[in-house]
Amino acid sequence: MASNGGSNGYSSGTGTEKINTDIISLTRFLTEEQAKHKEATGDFTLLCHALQFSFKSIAYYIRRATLINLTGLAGSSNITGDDQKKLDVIGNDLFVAAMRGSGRCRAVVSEEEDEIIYFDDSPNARYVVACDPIDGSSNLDAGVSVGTIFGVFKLPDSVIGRKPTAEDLLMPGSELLAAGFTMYGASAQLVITMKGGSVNGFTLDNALGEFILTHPDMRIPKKRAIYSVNEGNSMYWTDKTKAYFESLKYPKEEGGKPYSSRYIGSMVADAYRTLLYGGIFAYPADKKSPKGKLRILYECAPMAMVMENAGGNAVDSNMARMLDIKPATIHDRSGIFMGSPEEMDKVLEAHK
Ligand code: AHM
Ligand code: MG
Repeated sequence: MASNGGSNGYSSGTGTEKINTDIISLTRFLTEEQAKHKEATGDFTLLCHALQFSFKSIAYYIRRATLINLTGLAGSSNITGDDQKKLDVIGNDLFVAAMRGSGRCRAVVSEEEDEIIYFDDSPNARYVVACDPIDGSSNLDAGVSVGTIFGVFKLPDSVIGRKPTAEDLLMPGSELLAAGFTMYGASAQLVITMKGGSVNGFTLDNALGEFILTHPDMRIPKKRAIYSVNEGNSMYWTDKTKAYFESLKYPKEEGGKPYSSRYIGSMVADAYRTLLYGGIFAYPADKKSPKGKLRILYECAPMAMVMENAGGNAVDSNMARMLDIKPATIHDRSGIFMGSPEEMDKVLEAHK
């Protein structure tokens, strides 16, 4: 039997077939991370196990949606005025149930719920999770990639043991303990980062039922000539934003090449591509939506944390660091520009 694996090797096998026998699953990754923190109680690891279970369940229902009549509208709209899809409702229910069941979550803020959901049966739980269970759901019925975005906050000691108020939860992204997203595309891709840590990407192996570490220590390319924005809104943009995108399409330098445009319309998918390939993703505030479209707590802040920890940058439409923006309400919105550091320098320069 040929083997070039072993404890630090990567693969073993017979003949020409190489099989990875030293697989790093998310479960193993979390256990190893926990071991690095002597003070850890294991609560965060348990919360992450519940998170990954919700992603697996949502992935499962998205895959089967067309077959089991889950496409189309649920007949209601959420707090932010969007029509809810049946899968929006199911995704939200799966997510909330997983968080409740973890016993480690005190409250959830969800795009699909008007109010904060409290778990009073876990009165001493330290974590609060903000989420958009199925972001980009207008793409669902066409089978286009969508995703779940999440951010985990740790409540300060002063709040433990009492019911946190909305004000307690209105924290800027710089207070996030962990954040990330799962994209449901050709495969389910989970990207997670912790405060001050690296960004790691996992791919769901449907046969094993495990997220496998496939993209360790993700770093966003420093630059790339790709922009991603809903250009249909350009008549509402500010002059500076218009001028910035024009400069990408009509470069001033002699022989300069214009940027490519890529826009899926699911933030998770557009952000994931931007993370891998580089470039810029934007949803600017504009005359029609002066506060922007995307929500701070569960869309902008978690994505900004991923971008920063991968070596990128994220700002709001006033060019202020996205992670410093404190939402005024749980569903507060913001404009956002994020992506490769050198592309972001151009955004800042154009909006001076
Ligand atoms: P949703 O949370 O209701 O799905 O809306 C958020 C989505 C983002 O995924 C995406 O970036 C944006 O809305 C697309 O909006 P538009 O259709 O205006 O381009
Ligand atoms: Mg959504």
